[in-house]
Amino acid sequence: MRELQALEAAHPALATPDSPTRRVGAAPSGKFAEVRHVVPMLSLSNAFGEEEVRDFVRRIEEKLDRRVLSFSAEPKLDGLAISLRYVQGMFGQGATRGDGASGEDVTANLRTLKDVPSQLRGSDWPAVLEVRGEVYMPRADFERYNEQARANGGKVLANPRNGAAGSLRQLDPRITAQRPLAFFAYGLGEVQGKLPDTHSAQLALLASWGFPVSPLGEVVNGADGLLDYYRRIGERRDGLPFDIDGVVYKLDDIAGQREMGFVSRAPRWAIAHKFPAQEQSTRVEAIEIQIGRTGAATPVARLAPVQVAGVTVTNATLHNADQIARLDVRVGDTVIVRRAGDVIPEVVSVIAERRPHPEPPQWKMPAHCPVCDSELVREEGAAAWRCSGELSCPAQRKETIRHFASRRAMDIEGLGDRFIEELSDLGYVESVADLYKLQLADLLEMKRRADERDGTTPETVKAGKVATKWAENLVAAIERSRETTLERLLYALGIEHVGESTAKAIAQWFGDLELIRRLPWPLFQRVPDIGGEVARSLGHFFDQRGNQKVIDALAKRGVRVTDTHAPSAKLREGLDLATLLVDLEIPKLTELRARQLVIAIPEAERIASATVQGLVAAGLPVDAAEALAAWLKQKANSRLLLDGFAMQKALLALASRLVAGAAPLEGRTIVLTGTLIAVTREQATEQLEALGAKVAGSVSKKTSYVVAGAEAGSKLTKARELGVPVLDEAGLQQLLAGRLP
Ligand code: 9MJ
Repeated sequence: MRELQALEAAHPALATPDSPTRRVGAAPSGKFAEVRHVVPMLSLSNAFGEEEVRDFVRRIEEKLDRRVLSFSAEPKLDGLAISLRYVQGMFGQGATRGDGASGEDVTANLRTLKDVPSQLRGSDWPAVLEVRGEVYMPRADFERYNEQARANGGKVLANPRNGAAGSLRQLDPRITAQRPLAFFAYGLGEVQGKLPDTHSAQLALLASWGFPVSPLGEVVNGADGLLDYYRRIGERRDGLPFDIDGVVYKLDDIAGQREMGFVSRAPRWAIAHKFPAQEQSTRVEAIEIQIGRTGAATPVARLAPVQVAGVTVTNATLHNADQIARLDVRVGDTVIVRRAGDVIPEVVSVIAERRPHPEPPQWKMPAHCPVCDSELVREEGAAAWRCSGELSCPAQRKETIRHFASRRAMDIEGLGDRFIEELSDLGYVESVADLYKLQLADLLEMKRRADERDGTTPETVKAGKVATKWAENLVAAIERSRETTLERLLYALGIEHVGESTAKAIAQWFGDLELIRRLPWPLFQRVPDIGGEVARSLGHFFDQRGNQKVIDALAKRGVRVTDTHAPSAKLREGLDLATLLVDLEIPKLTELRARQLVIAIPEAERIASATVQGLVAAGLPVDAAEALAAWLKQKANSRLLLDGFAMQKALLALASRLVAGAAPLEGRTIVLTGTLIAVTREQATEQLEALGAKVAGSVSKKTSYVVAGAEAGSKLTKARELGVPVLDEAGLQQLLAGRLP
């Protein structure tokens, strides 16, 4: 713009009437009625440096032939200029600036702003009053709005300015009403009545009538006063609750303003002194994943270095995978980067025209953590991905140790945040298991090295004694924590979504870490109150080799659970194939369908290898059969079904042993014959044996029961001959429940 202005000044004949330098704002869209501004809405000339500010002041001093002038200095808000018309103190019409001569009628939208009074306070206002100012979106409201939009998968606003402009130009005022817009008054348009003779006094009067006026405005003197104001506001810029792109200086004396007049559409009595821009364009050189302390995986754009608001920016956050998809950012793209306040720079948008040829491929979330190579996982519906290598991921190390050592977990007293930092930074502890190899000498050495590094070498005997005492206490605390309960250890592992009560429930129900760490995830849902999300999180955690290694290392270093026990007998309910199918959360497989399917195909192996036709023949509707077959086609899924089924059987056996204190079928010999429907013969055998029974192949006088399924033959005949009690499948179920028929 400046270049163009300079060219046009040097070659006035070449300047075209439609030059951008002659336009104040946007052309009307036709969506809204046109409003002609009786007093044109001016734009401001810009000053980019000290000299231009001094020139501005000098020009006024010379023209008015006065020295040391007073100026009203104000922050320059980065929003949308509007004009509010009041007749007899009542808000009648509001318009955008448009091209300065006429704008758009956005009265209905403006009425939704609480900062726009519908009725002026007091009574000393002019009969007709046009108040001009800026509609803007406060930074915190903008962030909150976008956070919510991101969470709901909605459209995010590029920046607060676009947010304000877009919100005000909505056709439906109800949408505007939902946007967090604010307003500051900074000037006047048409006025029929008397007003004070300085700009600052006019602003004070506007405030008394109920208009918000910037509290940062000041009256300052001369160029030095202006430059000092610029510097002071510049220092506060990042901390302000709204975006400003500079400050505005206005000659305070209204008579002087009139005398100065205008050039094209800008007053000669005012100027905008701009700050360095908060947005710049630059090239994306790479998109990398950053793992936070708690495992959150955030995509970050590595950028060709660019100056934004006075700081060199080389990285910008892309927030999450959804945001990348929404913006369609690709490596090689030229993007707009924004840095506002002390918030992390972010990629705002892609400049589509500058995408390289051939087009770079769409970006995809990597499958593995760049730090520890564990899987990156995402919960259903959640925007965020995270690294599932909790225990083994160096990025999460400190946080994991802090949690592991905390009072309600392993309770290692004296292991505070500072020592965790040092143990970790100086390489003494890479995982929580390393805590258990720490010796007194290591801790003293670490302390010495940390002091050396910080240049605080406490050579006194007293300091040495304090350090020794601390180290002794810590070693003792670590030693004490070696023996712990299953629920504490489970909680201490820091598994996502596994808090104390969940850890306790899992400990109660399964009883044994060796079992828990190998449990196929669907089975965690057998514990009341554990749903799919928590079960999957447990599954992801134990699926990671890194985590398993740390658990091995803990055991090797002598960490011992003192209350290991057999699984709860309560587990026996729900350890059946149909429930497993439900727990696997297979698309379109309702509980009813799962139960029907299992009656037709009672074995996991046969379901795993079934065709769509087979599944339809088993009674599933075609869409459900197709969905199940597609699900099973994935090897990991069919594996999960088979492993889950095998583990069910093992658990059933373990859980059954506990029933009624001992084995209820101890001393009984049972013979199975004929075709069983509800369970396979192998299942029945396993379960009966688990209950203490002996399952025999032939019938004798010593046989306690013969269970006869369909089409039983000689064994049934023999049982009848010998007078051995014969049971049907209902009787078998009674036996399996630990009751003698
Ligand atoms: C902003 N944008 O904050 C003016 N402005 O005055 C302030 N804009 C202005 N004044 C005359 N504080 C035209 C524009």
